Amino acid sequence: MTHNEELFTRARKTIPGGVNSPVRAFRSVGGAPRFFTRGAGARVWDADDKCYVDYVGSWGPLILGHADADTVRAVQEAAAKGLSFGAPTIGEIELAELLVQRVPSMDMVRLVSSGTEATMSAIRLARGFTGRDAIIKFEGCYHGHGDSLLVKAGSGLLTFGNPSSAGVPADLAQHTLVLDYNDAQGLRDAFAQHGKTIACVIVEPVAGNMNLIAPKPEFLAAMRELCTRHGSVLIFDEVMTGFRVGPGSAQGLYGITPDLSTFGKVVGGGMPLGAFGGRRDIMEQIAPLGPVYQAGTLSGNPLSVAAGLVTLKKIAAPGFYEALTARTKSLVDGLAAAAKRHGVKFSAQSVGGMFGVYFAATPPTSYAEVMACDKEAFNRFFHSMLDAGFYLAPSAFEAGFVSAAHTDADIAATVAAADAIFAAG
Ligand code: HOZ
Repeated sequence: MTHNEELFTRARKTIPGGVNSPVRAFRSVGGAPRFFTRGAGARVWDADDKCYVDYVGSWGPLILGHADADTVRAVQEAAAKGLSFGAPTIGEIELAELLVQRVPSMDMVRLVSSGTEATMSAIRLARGFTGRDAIIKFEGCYHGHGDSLLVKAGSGLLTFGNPSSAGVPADLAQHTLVLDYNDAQGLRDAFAQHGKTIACVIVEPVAGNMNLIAPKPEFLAAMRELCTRHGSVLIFDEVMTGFRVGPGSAQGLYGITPDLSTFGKVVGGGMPLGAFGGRRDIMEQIAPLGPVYQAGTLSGNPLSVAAGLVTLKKIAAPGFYEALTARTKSLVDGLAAAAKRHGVKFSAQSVGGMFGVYFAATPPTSYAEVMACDKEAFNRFFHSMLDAGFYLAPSAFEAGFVSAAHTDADIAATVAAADAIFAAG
């Protein structure tokens, strides 16, 4: 038994499934998860001291790579001054100022501790602001595990949803309408039928939780226009795409101005931090200014704020995103070319520093298409890459991440390993 297997056996005795977040359990790909003991730059080491080039990066936050020296130093310095105060600090103002400066759609922002908290709070705020209950989300988009968001499509076209998790009241799920991603006409039909009742539309502007699905420009544009026309709040969930796909996040990349945005991952530089913000008239509805309640003991935690501040400053360096985007693109282009050489049905694409690989001839554009990809082929590829020392997300339905710490040599080694795997069939 490997140390990873021993640890997995031990963990399962006291932690449900042995993990603190389901996808980590390797259920989708099979085998024992790797328990990591340390990380540095683009690399992680597991309990058997095997080293991997990491393309998960803690599911997105580690845009500077593991244990970035400046980030670690900032967190250490903050820790020495106090771990938490439950009271305002100067760092929070600095981070809020930086965020509203970098994201022009945000006049005001509130810090929380996770992406789930950010989306949950943004939904409540949209409901409080509009006085409406219904929300629209898209199949395959994941917005954390808030009750209103763990909902699958209803039985009929344009009927409200059913819970996708036990424990979510059906009474609540019936306020969520689940539509197809990238289907602008479906959205128009929904607004035609239910427009007056819709508090908000929430979307991952680049979907990253059903593998990576790029948005069709007309889809995001239709969403903006319909929300404006019907007085609904447009929420861009940029927990994954925020400061990951470009300096202005996805809203900057696609030129769409949402009413509210949610952030997590990169904004916390690897520490637990989320944020939601947007139009002043909406944000002023939050307590203590307004009637929408939201709070948190560790909100704006000084260690998380310190990590976020350093990260946001470092990624503003000239050329940062050009280099990250080019490196990520060279990875996906290299993988696609290797697959083509060996006649493997495979495609790949990237947006900024995130990417998707698909065992399908062309990149999918919807949840149904992503579900039709060859999952077994992905699982075999995943394990072969893992054996070769490359850690991809342990599921065919997750996006991958490249950091500034990945070098051209890392990318070339990854492509060479994939080439050998494709060649072996
Ligand atoms: N939300 C992530 C999947 N898209 C999983 C996060 C985790 O397991 O850490």
